[in-house]
Amino acid sequence: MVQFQEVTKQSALHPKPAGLVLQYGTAGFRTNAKLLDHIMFRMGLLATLRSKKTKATIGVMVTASHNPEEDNGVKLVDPMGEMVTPTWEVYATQLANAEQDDLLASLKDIIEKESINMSQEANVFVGKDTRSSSVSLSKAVLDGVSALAGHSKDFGLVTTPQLHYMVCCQNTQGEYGEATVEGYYTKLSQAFIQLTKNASNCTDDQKHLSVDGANGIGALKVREMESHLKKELHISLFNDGSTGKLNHQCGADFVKVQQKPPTDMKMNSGERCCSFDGDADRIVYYYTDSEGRFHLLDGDKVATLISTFLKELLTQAGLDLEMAVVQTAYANGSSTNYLEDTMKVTVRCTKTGVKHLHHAAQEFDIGVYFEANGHGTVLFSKAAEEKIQRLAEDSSVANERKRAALLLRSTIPVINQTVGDAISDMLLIEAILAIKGMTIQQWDAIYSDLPNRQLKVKVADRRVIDTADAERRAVSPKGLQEAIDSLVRKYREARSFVRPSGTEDVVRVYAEAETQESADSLAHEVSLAVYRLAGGVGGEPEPLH
Ligand code: 16G
Ligand code: MG
Repeated sequence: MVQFQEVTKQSALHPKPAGLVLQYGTAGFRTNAKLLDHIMFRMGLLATLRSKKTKATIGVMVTASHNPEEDNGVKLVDPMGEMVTPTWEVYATQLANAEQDDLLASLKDIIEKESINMSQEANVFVGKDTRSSSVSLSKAVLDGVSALAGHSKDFGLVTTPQLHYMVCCQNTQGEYGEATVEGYYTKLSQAFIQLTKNASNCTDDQKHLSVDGANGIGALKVREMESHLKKELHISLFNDGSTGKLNHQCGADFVKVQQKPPTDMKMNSGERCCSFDGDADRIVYYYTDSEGRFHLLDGDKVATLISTFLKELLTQAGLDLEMAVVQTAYANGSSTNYLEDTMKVTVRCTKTGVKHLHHAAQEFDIGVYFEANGHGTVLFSKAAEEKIQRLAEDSSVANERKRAALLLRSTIPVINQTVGDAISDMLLIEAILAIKGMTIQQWDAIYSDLPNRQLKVKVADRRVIDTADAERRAVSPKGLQEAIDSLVRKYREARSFVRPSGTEDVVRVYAEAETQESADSLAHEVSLAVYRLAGGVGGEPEPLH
């Protein structure tokens, strides 16, 4: 077939280094940018097949999120803006690892298994982050699409959630919004302005927010959006990419893991600050107090703020909708206790990775999902949106009930429901704080985080660690979980788990305990157990103090 001749011809321009094996991980392929050209071409091919199969537009995002600038990556976006379905992750790995001469066979195998009608039209949306390697890598994706005669639209520089949004808009024929960057700004900013009309007496000081753009795409996009916000939010932007290096000593991942502020950010004590990550799908907040102490408000605090706000409104509106908060094992124990015991909200725990949380959140009328690292959003079922809409329009409803229904209705369009979105989350958080007349200190005081520590351990093969119970227990290697259990028993209010990373060649260790000292020493002791029982390489982990 002519199409396959074109694939053969084009793939020769994007050759695979022989023997290289890469895995479609937690959030797509991610590694040094120099190793990715063939992967990009092939993901262009795969996205075209996926589009033919689903008869819908598919997205391809070129980014390595919070990874160092030298890395890059790619992830596929399914028709409703969600992560590509797991069976196709397997195809992605298969296609990526086929040696040059086997590429056509691998492609035909997928076509056959999925009974794809090759005469079906295909449409692929492509976006990229600000990494210099993203320019040629996104061209390789476009080559892959055209090799199979698919149509593509190159959105150029966009945040990951913007691309997810475009795909959803396109496939809902505009019902979700207009599939342009401008359409995204208009929808979110108008919704934000509408929602913040409910905040009385908000001073200019309260409308101020310092944003760390991680020297990445989020910074560019916040700049573009600013004028749409009509001074309802005053943003001071730092790490805007003009001088600093992407994700270097800045960004949401740095701030969360290091538990300290980014460099090159001017922070006045008590003022609200937030950090995006390199592709702007994560956000964390923080401030320093009058004694210069740093306070982090991570994804768990964000989930608590949003779910409290929604729950209060649901109660006031008298709406019987089931709301749940979805977390991962990384959620701070205090947040889970607060949500379950004080707020009486259903809490679910899933494996790490947005697709798992998103999926679990879809099971509820309203699913608030956040990873502690700041990735998250809120999903409203169609039925929930309709109920809220009906109540807001019901002329027999008055006063408090009416106000709550209208507020709920105005909240929905601020949220990018396709995936976690730093810009959308920022607007939602800012609106909630303004409406509740709440300071960041008051928000922080809802509950106190248990001190915690995250460490990494290098092992020969991290796949020897197998986990169960949403990654909270290690089922292999033998003896590891028993070792963790006995270490945890030495400390008060302690908890620890280990899991193989889905994005880096390391084993991650998490520990929390009553004091920082205990959390640090528990994390260290568990690291040693991993090193000894799971084939550690390099020197033994050193104690933190
Ligand atoms: C990716 C995931 C994020 C997860 C992280 C875990 C998406 C879009 N992103 O960044 O949700 O928390 O990986 O990384 O799914 P790790 O497996 O290296 O700990
Ligand atoms: Mg990211």
